[in-house]
Amino acid sequence: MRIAIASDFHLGYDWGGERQEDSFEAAEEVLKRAVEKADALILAGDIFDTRTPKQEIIARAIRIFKGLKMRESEAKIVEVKKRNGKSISNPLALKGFPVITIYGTHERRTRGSVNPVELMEEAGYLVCLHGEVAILEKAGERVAIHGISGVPEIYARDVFRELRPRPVEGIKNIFMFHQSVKGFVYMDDDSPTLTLEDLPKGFDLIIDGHIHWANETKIGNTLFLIPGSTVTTQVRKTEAAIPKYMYYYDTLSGKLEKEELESPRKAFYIELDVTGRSGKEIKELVISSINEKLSFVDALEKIPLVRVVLKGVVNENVKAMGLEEIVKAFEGRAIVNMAKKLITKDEMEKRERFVEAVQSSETAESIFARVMQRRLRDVGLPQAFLDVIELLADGEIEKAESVAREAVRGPETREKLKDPEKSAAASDLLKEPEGKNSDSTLSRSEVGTALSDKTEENDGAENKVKNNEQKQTKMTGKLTDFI
Ligand SMILES: [Mn+2]
Repeated sequence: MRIAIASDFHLGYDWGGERQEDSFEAAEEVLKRAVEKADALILAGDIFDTRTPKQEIIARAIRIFKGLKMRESEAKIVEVKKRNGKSISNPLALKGFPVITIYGTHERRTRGSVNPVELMEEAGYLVCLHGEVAILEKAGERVAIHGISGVPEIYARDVFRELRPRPVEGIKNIFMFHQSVKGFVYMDDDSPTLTLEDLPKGFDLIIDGHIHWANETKIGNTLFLIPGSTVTTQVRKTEAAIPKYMYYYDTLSGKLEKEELESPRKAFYIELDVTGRSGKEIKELVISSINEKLSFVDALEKIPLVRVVLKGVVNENVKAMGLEEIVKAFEGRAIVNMAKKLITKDEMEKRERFVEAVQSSETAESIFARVMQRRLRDVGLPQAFLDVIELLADGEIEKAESVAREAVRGPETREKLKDPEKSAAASDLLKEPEGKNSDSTLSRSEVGTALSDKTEENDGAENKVKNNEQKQTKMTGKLTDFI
């Protein structure tokens, strides 16, 4: 049996923007190639870009997947083992060209809500697995496809232990999931709980969605495949350097084959150190660097994505200069995205002093003590506070307690705590530093979803529901919500 594999279509990505068609075109290319060259298709999550896509986007998805229902395949889904007494509600999902999927982190919704991949299963276009197994059969050969859908990273390890996928004996077994794994992290702020050792044993092929650049490796006898996304969502260094692929797995030979997709636009990542340069010099350098990349693009191709990151130490004016004119100048030839990671000499020196302090022999406690001492002086609280901290740092808990008690009883403190201004200043010490609001606890993908949700034309009630849902998702619930 030959199984086509792809991941992260992100249907609806940049809806209303310049790249609105990209996700659909790539998905169409994958589906067309799959029916021509394979017996079944596996999609490892993030089929849609958001958890509540616009109906226009769902309609487009239906139009693309509908074609597969009208195609026959020698392979059939002969069994789907669902959990909790559930079964496939629409028998149409088992007909036509087999499509077996999981949902990803972009689609996951709170318990009891229907996510867009589950909706597609209800409509009969595909089978969606979460801790479940589908059996494919072609000419007497059976292959088991296991899947665990996307869950919050903090629960991934526990969910894997709880759902524990076990290979079906005597046949080929494929397992797919949608998480970061240590060593394979998607966002810089992803902290995966999964390691390669946590992946279930005894599988012939393990497929992980979520990571947007392709990678193949082996863990013992198991092939570990990250198919990557079919659309470029963030032009990062790694993502820009690796083409967009789909894969084919031959279950009899155990061989994996990759094929570069034609429809995705090229993406370039340019990093320039502009230390000491003037604004004019920088603009010239950026323009010539972009032009150089454009020389690799054929006139018939889609206009490419170019991300330019400027780094280095510059003066105040250069740091503040606008770069919109460069973006404009390339309109129609490149979609340019500029990012400035510039600092001034002054900021550089401050940073160096900080790094020095951190790297010096000074311990964390003494840095903390020094900073506290300065703040305590400003606030006017007694030295005893500092003594308590030092004692605690030394593990002298009882002594610290007695000094603290003495200080609270002492006339000086009592006076100060009575003074509302002073006690307000004291409570300032407990406040979070400025600029850190509750939003910063959102992961970047959640921020992305929040932003894209804002553009939807919803009535107030629906928004309220959505806000609640986001709040719940943000709090990530408890383990049992995800199994
Ligand atoms: Mn994704």
